[in-house]
Amino acid sequence: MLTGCSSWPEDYADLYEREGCWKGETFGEMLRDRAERQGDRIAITSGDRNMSYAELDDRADRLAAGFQELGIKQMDRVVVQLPNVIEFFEVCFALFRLGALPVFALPTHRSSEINYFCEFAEAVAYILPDKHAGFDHRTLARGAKEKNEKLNVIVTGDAAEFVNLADLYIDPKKLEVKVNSRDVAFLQLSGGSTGLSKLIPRTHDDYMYSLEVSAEVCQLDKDSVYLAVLPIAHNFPMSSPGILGTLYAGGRVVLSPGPSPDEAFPLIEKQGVTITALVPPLALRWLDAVSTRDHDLSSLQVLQVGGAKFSAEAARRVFPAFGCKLQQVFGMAEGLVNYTRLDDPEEIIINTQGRPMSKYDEVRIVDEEDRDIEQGQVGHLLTRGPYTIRGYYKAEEHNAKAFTLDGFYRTGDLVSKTESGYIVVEGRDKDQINRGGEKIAAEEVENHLLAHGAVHDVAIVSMSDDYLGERSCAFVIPRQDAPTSKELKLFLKERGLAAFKIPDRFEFTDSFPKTPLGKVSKKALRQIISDKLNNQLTLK
Ligand code: AMP
Ligand code: DBH
Repeated sequence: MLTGCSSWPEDYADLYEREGCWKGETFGEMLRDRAERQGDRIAITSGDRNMSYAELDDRADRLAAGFQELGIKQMDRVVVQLPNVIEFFEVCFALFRLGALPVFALPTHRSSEINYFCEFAEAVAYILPDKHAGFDHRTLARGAKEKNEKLNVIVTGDAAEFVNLADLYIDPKKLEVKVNSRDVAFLQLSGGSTGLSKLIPRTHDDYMYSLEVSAEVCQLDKDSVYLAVLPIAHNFPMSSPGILGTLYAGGRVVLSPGPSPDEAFPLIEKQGVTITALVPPLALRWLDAVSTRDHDLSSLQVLQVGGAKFSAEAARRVFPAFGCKLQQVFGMAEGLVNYTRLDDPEEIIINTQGRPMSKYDEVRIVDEEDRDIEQGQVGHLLTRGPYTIRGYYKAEEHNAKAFTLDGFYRTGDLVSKTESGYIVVEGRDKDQINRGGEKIAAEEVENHLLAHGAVHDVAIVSMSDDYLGERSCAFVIPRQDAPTSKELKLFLKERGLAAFKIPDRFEFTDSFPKTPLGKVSKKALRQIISDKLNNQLTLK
C-alpha cells in the first residue's frame, strides 16, 4: 500500500473479498479483458473520432512504454489535468498499467491548486493541455517547474518547451511491473472543508466494485451510450457510473466539448446517447432549453442529477420535458454513492437523493454525540463500506476527526431517512460552500484573503441562489484603508486560485457575530446575508 494511506482492517478486507465485492482485478486488466472480448466495439467517441476498445488498449500500452522510458515508475504520482478528451483515457490506463497514480486535477484549477497537488503528492510528472477554454495551461506548468525543476511536464497539443504527449506512444514493451488490485490506483480530490483539498486514495478493488454496482444499478450494457458533459476528472462523471462504469459495462462514451445544450443536444441526437449526468444548475439550463430546440432526444433513457441538492420542483419537470427517467445521485469522492433506482415510484425519485448502492454500505445517522437518532429525524451521516475510504492521503491529524474510531467516514452531510430507507439531504455541517456541485472549502479561500494587507479578518459563508443553489459570500473586516471587492477578487485571481472559488460577493463589516463560545458564528452570518438579499428583493 502507498505510504500515507490507511487500508481497511484485515477482517473487513477479508469480508469484502469473500463476499465477492473485491475481485482482484486492476484497471489495466479490465481494459485488456474488454479489448479481448469486444475489441472492435467503439469505446470512445470524440468529435469525428471513434476509438475502439482494441485501439484504446493498444495506445495505453504504447503510452505506458513511453512513460516508463521517461522514468515514471510504479507508485509514482502524476498530476493529470486534462479536459474531456481521448488522451485522458489513454493517459489514465497507461498509468494504471504502470502502477503509477494519477492525481486528478480539474481543468479549472490554477497555480494555487496545481502547485499544491504537485508538491503534496510529490508528483514526478504533470500532464496538461496546451490551451483549454481560453486559458494557456502551460503557464501553470512553468510555475510548477520553477518550484521543482525535475518535474516532467507533458503537454497535449503544442508542447512549447515541454514534452509532447504525442511523442510518447512508442513500441509497447512487456512491462515487468505487477500491479496489485489491493493497491491505490489513483488519488481523487475531495471538495475539502478545512484548508486545502484532501487527496483520496482509491484502490483498484474498491473503485472497480463501485463501477460494477453503479453499472448494474444504472442498467448499463454494451449498447449504453454515456455522454460525458461534466469534467470527467470529477468522481461523479468518472464513476457513477460515468466514463469508467460505461467502459466496465462495455458501452460507449461520447465526449461533449462543453455542457451547454447547444453542444450536448446535437450529440445526443447524432450519437443516440442513452444516459448522461448533470449537476443541478445545468439540469435547469437544459430544462429551460429543451422546449425551444427541436433536437430528437428520444434515445435518452436516464438523466442523472447529482453533486448538489436537486429541488423537487425542478425534479418534477424532468420527465415531462425529456420523456426520460430522472435518477438522483448523492455521492462523494470518498466513496458512498446513493442512487434512486430506475424503477422507483415517482415520488421517491423526485423527493429523495436515493439509497446506498450496495448492500454492504453501512450508514448511520447520528446526533452530536454519535448516538443513532430516530428514523425520520435529521442527523449527521456516517458511512463505512467496501468502497468508502478509511482515511485521506497523508492526513493523520485530519483523519482522526473525519473518521470515527471504528472507521466510519463523517460525511459532513445532514440527512434524514425515509421509512423505506431513502436518504434526503437536509443540509451540511461542514465549512464548505456547494456552488452548483463545485465544492469550496471556506477556510482555503479565507487563508488567501488573510494574506492581503488590508484584510484584518474574514469569514466565508454560503448564500442561497436560485440557479446555483448556493454562491459564496465573504464577510471582511478591513484594516484602515478598506479594499474594494474588485481589488480582492483580483488579488485572489493573481494568487492563482480557481475562478469558482473566488467569492461572488463581499460584505464589509466592523465585527463578526459570535457563538456563545466566542467563535465566529457562520450561522448568524448566513442569516445576515439572507435577510439582506430578501430585503433587496422586497425593495425591487
Ligand atoms: P466530495 O466529498 O467533494 O466528493 O463532495 C461530496 C459532497 O457533495 C457530499 O458529501 C454532499 O455534501 C454533496 N453532494 C453530492 N451529491 C449530492 C446530492 N445529490 N444532493 C446534495 N448534496 C450532494
Ligand atoms: O459530488 C460528488 O462528489 C458526487 C456526486 C455524485 C460523487 O462523487 C459521485 C456521485 O460519485
